This record gives sequence, C-alpha cells and structure tokens, in this order.
Amino acid sequence: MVKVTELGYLGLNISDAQAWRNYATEVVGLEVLDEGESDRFFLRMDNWHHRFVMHVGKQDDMAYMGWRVADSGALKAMEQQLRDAGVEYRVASNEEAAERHVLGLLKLKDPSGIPTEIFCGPRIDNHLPFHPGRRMHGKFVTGAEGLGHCLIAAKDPAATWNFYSLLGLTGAVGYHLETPMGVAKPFFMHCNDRHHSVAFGVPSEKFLNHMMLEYTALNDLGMAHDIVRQRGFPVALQLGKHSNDDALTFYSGSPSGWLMELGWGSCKSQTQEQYHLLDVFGHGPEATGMGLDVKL
Ligand code: MBD
Ligand code: FE
Repeated sequence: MVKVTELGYLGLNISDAQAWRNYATEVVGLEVLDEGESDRFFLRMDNWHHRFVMHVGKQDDMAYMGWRVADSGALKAMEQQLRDAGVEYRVASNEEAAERHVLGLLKLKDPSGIPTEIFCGPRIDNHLPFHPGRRMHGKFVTGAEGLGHCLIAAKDPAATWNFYSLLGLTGAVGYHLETPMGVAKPFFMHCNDRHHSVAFGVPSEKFLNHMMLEYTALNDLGMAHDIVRQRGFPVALQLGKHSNDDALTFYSGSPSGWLMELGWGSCKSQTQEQYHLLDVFGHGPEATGMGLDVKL
C-alpha cells in the first residue's frame, strides 16, 4: 500500500490580503513571497518555495489540501489504489502541476467535498533560505512532519476516516468532548512523526476549522501570544496543554475567521489508540462562536 508522507501545502481562499500579510508575518512569523501575480501570494515557513498559496478573492475558507507522496512511482501506485477503491480522481496537466510548483499531481475530493491534491516533487528553494516575518528564536517544525495539522469538516466521519485511510493515514478517535450539540468524538490521523496531520469530527461550517503550526522554540510561542494579546485578536481557547499530543497551544482568530492554533512541544505520533475526556491544563474558553466551543 502507498502512503502519503506529509501534509505538504495548503491553498487558502482569503478576502483581506493586507490583513493576512500583517497577521502572517507580524504575529505568526511566516514569510510573504509575492511573485507579482494579481490573484495570489505565497507564505513560506521553511525552504519550500511555499507552504501556503493565498488566493485573494471574496471567500474565506480552505481551497485545497496538498498531500505529498515520495516520488512519481508512488504517485502512479496511488492512482491504482484510488481506482481499486472506486474513488474518482484526475491526473492534473503539466500546467496545473507547474502552478503548484510540483513535478506530479492528482486532484480529487474528500467525502465532504474538500479539494484534495496528491503530489510528488515539491520545489525546494535552498538558495532562498526561510526569512521569518518577525524576529524568531527558532524555526517552524516541518521537515518530514509536514506543515502542521488541520481540523477539517467531515459530514460523514466514517467515510472521511475511510478516505484518509486510503491515502495511507492512520488514527482513531482521540477524545470524547462535551459540546453544546452533544458529545463530539473527533478523529486524529497521522502519516509521519507528527502526532496528527488531519483531524475531524467537531461540527464545522467551513472546510477549515483550524490549522496548527508548531514552533521549535517555546519563546516563539510566547512572542506570538504576546503579540496576539497586544493587538487584541480574539482568542477562542487560551493557552493550554493537549492530552493527546502534549502540545502547549492557544487558538486565535485569523483574518479569515478560521482559527490558528499556534503551539510548541508536541509529542510524536503514537502507535496505539487511546482517548481522553479533558486536556492536561488550560485551553479555557474565551471568544465563543469561532467553531471550537468544546470543553477541553
Ligand atoms: C488538537 O490539536 C486539537 O485541535 C484538539 C481540539 C484536541 C487535541 C489536539
Ligand atoms: Fe489542533
């Protein structure tokens, strides 16, 4: 069986380009790369040409998720795997692959309709080392662990689990959580050392509930938190430590409404299932109505 190796890139539809440029650089520490295209700019977090394509328009939601496989042979084998499972996909044209700065690309949809891309051969610009948008003590955790994780909408969690399992991810229910709408039982799935690359099973109106980016240095999480507080960005869940991945994180509202979970200190993915009722400490609720009104 072929497996994806990492969550490699995200496409994001955004309506306020200037707000995002400021937030991404001055709060999070990402680097803006503008190649003069009128409808988009890029965000970098390491030496990849980009990790985020910011599509400027009228909407605010995730546009697509890019899952990497090792090479063109693995991409061919993934095609067979999708065909055997009866999952529709399309081999992208050379122009479409070039648009993503990758060597090979498939396009399909997950069971909730989230545009999904499977690719090999990303462009890595080692001649253009990552330059953070604000001072940073360390870096972002990427490498073999991909860009971070996303909590996404899943209309049918069982079908969603089947789909991401077919892509090669592994995982299970990680919590039983109290919400205003009853008990949520979110799934957490991984494809490398990162504890989880995708999670779902919390009611979400948008494709994207939150994305999590991880700092190597605790000081950078502290700085992000200071800047969020100084500038008065809404905080949905205060600083706290998750029970499943051990990460110290907080959730602030992005200029697009979805949450940004910024964190530090996550443990690696686990081989055995376990579930939790509550987090270790913190993650107290603050700004409500931002998609994560759960008791952690
Ligand atoms: C996470 O990253 C998360 O977003 C939630 C809700 C619970 C555990 C880990
Ligand atoms: Fe998360």
